[in-house]
Amino acid sequence: MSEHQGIALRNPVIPGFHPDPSVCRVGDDYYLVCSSFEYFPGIPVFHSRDLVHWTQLGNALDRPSQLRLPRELLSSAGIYAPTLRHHDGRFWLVVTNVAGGGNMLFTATDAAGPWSDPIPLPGVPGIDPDLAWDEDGTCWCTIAGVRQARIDPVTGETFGEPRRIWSGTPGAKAPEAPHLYRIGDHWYLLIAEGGTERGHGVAIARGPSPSGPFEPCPHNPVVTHRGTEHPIQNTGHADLVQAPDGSWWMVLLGVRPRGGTPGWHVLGRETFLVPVEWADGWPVVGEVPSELPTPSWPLVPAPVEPVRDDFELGELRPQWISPRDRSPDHCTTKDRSGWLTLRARGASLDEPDAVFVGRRQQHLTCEARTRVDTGQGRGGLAVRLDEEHHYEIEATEGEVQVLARAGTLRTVLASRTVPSGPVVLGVRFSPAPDLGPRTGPDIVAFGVEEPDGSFAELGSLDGRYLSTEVAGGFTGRVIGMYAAAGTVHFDWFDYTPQGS
Ligand code: 6LW
Repeated sequence: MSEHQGIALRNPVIPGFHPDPSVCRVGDDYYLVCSSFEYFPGIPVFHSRDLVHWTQLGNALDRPSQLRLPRELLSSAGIYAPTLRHHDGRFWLVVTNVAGGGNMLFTATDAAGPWSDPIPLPGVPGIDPDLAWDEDGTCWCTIAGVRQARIDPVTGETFGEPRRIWSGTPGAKAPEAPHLYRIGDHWYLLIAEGGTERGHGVAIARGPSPSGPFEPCPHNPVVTHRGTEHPIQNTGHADLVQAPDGSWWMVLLGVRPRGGTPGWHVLGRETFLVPVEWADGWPVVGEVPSELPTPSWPLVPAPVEPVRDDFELGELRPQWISPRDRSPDHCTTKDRSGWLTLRARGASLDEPDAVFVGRRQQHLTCEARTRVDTGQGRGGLAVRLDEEHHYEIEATEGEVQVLARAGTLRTVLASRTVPSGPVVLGVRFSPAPDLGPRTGPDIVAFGVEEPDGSFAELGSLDGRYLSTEVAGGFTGRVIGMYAAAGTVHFDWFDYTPQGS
């Protein structure tokens, strides 16, 4: 394992469901955003000083006037593929809300926010919008397809109809995720193609102007793991950034399938980093490494995230997300000081407006626990992929049950009486036993904490039914707290990584 100053440099640099990364640099600071789909708040914003260690600053879309996600919205719809750029002293974010609004721009003087209300871009229909400014300050918006229009980013006005500027590699499907760069004497157009599954790849072309004509790189795709046994798969949807020392780097999404055939990924599409060399005016990238090369600059490790969130802050930390919306009516830390209070609104986890507050699972081996006081209500600890794929341990006064839903299949796996009053619920993720080709990605075990602090397992499930290969979609597992009936109070939540 490559180390630098005693620090292991490993991919993914942002584990857990953080797909479609877009990065920019301002001086010695890097900023990165990702898609967030049906979750509110939306678009996590990260900061780094070394491209390897990232800290979440907040979420760009953190108020209803910026992000409306209707309750009939399907999971994995909503906020797709943002692009983050810095120009003329301001940050610019362009993104698609496929649940309504289409493409829209946001701007801020500080990446940590506050970000503006949306500036609609009605004249640029499509997904994966990109922003680039040419030498005379003209702003070009490029979208999947690959099509492009000139826009005014302040007003959202579009000049003329978007026109196709490249179609990607002949025969390759879905030319998307375009990003345009002026590098040296050329304009470069970077795209993803092949679709975001195992056939994903990155291609590039260059031309004399922001709108081409574009000549494809002779060795496209410049990045792909398709057709390999590499432990990182689905590599694609990339963005380029140049470091202060002149070196070039690429962030992109990838997945880490586990288990037998076909391999199941449970953490969603994660953010990876890979160095980029140049030869004859073309990028040379190669495979995305599990272990990162040592960069030439000092590493600046991110602050270690505390295991426990005891909800003493008042405001919920930015890692906490909820499907579609989160209002003080049903989610507050003001009712009982140092507790998170969730008020059910008549919806179970099977429904879009479930009252659920969770954080991305970021480690294949880890454990989560929460201390819950249900009173006369009903709620607990859940692992959610979407409304049709979730496992949970649910408490009511004096009883806990382990429940599971996978598609149309539902089961009550176990139940047990517990003393009345608050109870500590837990979930553990551990490698699955080796069954050869039939091996699953992990085992998901639920239990309660005994008075002596030990974990009394009540039931365990095969983790493959909470994988994207089974459930589909664009997100990844989110572990959190929920209220299915009445008012449920949570004293603290522990997330303990136990492996990569
Ligand atoms: C994203 C697009 C894609 O907008 O999936 O499969 C969408 N390709 O690039 C969501 O990640």
